[in-house]
Amino acid sequence: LWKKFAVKEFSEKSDFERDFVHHIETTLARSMYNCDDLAAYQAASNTVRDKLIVEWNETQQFQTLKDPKRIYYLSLEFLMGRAMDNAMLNAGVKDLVKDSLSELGFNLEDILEQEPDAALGNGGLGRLAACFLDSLSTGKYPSWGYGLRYQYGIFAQRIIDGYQVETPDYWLTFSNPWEIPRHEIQIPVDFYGFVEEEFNPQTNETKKIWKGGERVIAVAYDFPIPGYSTKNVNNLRLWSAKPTTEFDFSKFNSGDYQNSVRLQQRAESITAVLYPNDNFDQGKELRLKQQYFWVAASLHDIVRRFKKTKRPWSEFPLQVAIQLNDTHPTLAIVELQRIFIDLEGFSWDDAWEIVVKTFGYTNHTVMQEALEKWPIPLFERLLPRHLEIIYTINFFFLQQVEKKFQSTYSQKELENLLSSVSVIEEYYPKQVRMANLAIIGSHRVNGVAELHSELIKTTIFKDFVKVYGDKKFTNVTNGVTPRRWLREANPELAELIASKLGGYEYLLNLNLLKNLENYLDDKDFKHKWDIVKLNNKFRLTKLIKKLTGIEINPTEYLFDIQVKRIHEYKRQQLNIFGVIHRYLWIKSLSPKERKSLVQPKVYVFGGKSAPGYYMAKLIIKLINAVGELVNNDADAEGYLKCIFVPDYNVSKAQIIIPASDISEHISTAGTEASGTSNMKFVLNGGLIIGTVDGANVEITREIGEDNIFLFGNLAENVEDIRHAHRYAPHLELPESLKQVFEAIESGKFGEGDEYKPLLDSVRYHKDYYLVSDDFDSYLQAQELIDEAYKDRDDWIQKSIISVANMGFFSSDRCIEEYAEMIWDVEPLERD
Ligand code: 26Q
Repeated sequence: LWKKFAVKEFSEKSDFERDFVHHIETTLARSMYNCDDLAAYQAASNTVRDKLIVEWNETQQFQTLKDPKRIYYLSLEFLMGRAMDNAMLNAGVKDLVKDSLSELGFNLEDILEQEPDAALGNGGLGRLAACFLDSLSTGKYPSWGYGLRYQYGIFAQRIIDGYQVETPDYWLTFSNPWEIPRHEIQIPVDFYGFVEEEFNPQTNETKKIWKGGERVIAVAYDFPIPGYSTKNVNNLRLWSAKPTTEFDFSKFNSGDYQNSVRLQQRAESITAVLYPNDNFDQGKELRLKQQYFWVAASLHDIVRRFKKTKRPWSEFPLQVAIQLNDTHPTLAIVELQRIFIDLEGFSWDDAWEIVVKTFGYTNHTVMQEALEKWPIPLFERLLPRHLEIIYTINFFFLQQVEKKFQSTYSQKELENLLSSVSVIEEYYPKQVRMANLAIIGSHRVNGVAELHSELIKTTIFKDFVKVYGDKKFTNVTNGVTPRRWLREANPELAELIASKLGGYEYLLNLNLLKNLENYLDDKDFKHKWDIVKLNNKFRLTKLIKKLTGIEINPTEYLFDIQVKRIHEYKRQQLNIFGVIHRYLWIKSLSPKERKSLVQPKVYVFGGKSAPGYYMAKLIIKLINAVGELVNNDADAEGYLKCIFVPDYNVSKAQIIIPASDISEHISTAGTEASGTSNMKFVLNGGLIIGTVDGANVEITREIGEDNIFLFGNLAENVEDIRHAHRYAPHLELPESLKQVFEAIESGKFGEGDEYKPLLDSVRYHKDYYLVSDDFDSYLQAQELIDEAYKDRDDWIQKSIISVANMGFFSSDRCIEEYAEMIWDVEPLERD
């Protein structure tokens, strides 16, 4: 009987309009007579969501029936951005929705602006996870994302007097149509407590039982993840913490009602807020609590799903692949081992074999300050049983290492090796090294770009290569989804490309872009290519006007853009020193000279600093101070603008990236693991100024070295240069940089003293990031850019050739490589 009433998805305008009005009048309890853009967004998104849910349900039922091997992607960050445009494009209904809304008197673009970003991530690592979900669904891989449903995403950034001010990002003010609360899925998670030993006289064995001291409930919220041009809709499950309804009667009876309520309130704090540090480990107890809460709930869910199939445990790694997005979920390794030995009664060895086959670990950094370590005393209090298991894992591992090397290594060499690979750092306080644990507990460890994957093998993890050989270590170069980062962000370019390639098939097979090289002599095509870029610059200047009040006529300027988290290693300071140098040069010229010599340029900066990162905040202040001076100086008018776009996020990136002529990816060589915005910029027809770092290396290989502006010292020389700095009393700066420092200290940008720490870090504190060493090389590269931009026809040629060769950087390719080399999974086509 019920099949007669099955929900009907909209497929025509009249269906959409009917559902839209239905949502206005029932879901929102409003009337079409007073329906603003926000209400229209809510009704429209609910209508699109309904369609998505139907397919999501069918996909999940189908996967349950077929029971294929599934991929579980564990990430503490999913930087999703907005969902609506993506959902419509993927389902192929954007035009229909646009026309329907227009008939109802609404403008789609305005309505899309109503959606808040889902900003549950910091930067590259979180956005990578989001691109992966898109590619997993598009590639029809049975897969789940697991993360936390933070009530506050990454803070919103405001700029006040040039300084960054953080304000909370409460993104759930209005009900969120893109999530489905699963109040029936409640998983208890324990913390603290103690370990008991139970003796079993029958088997003569003692068993360890963890008696937790504090219980929190994990509630599931499901986010449907559509794929492009497929009915396959996967699931992102985010956990939210809530108190148990159980009550601590001892406290209650002793009359301590206030305290027992406080304990319950504590529960919710676990998923209250995303830690806003990017590439930096602060070692806070609440962060470790977040990690265990998330890992325990996710594993419980995964194991429960496996148990329902009634398969023997030996098949677990044939059915389950778990990928660890950095070391943040490393506790999953320990938790699965605990489930197997404490709860399911496996032997240690049987359990461990399954565990190692199940996990893969992705490393995203070689920088020491980002490597996670947890003090033993804290760990022992919070997770006493897990610490015991870690000790045992470490014991067996070190034993194996000792056995392997005792005949060939001296005592001293052996000791050094053991202390370097040990999970425990024997220092004060002793600490658990999460990366070591992740390597030991996984069957594959991968870096995120070729250079980075080589670096981890030769630097931070070199001793593990001695132990395991290098087969365990692989590379999977990052990628980005062309659906969001080309079609959604740059519809005009996407359409122009489609007009030459015979439709949008290239969004599913990005290598097809190669065929654009057939049009390098097509004048009309090249002209259109140029116009698209100009239109995108107009779109950006409108945004800049709205956010800063500054007006720019884009026709005159080359757009030079650096948007990413603010970090010393990413070297926004090098960029802004370069801007100052250019300003001083312009000031030194006569009006006539300016006209003939200066290529007009807009420098656009954007990005957030971690709230406690003093140096990064100072860099933001300097950028804004330079803008203040330069943008109001009549001598520079028409030649130089310097803009800081506040609150850089995914939806702003979608406007900013398509507008660039040049983007800056100028990290100290060897520090940026991959970078992914470099890929997005080139895919949108921008060229790069960059160091030989991260994925810049492979981008150069693919597009050709004539089409990229590389500069600076190479990674292989960085250590030697640092060594030399360390023994220099103070550094001899290049003349160019001296001038810049003098200008800053003279008070041109406000109080000259204010920037002293920034200048001193170069002059007196050993210039760890090699700003002085790379400065002149950077300026030369900028000169080459000015020169190259004059030949506009050749510039467009470079741009087209670059886009034509970016196929490799699709996250679809990347996911295929993971599937084959790490997960051993196949796509599952719904019939
Ligand atoms: C660790 C401990 C405690 C609190 C926070 C953290 C933490 C949080 C975020 C550590 C690192 C991150 C983020 C790292 C990150 O975004 N890495 C970037 O990953 C990208 C995707 O692979 C690369 O392209 C970038 O090069 C890399 O910097």
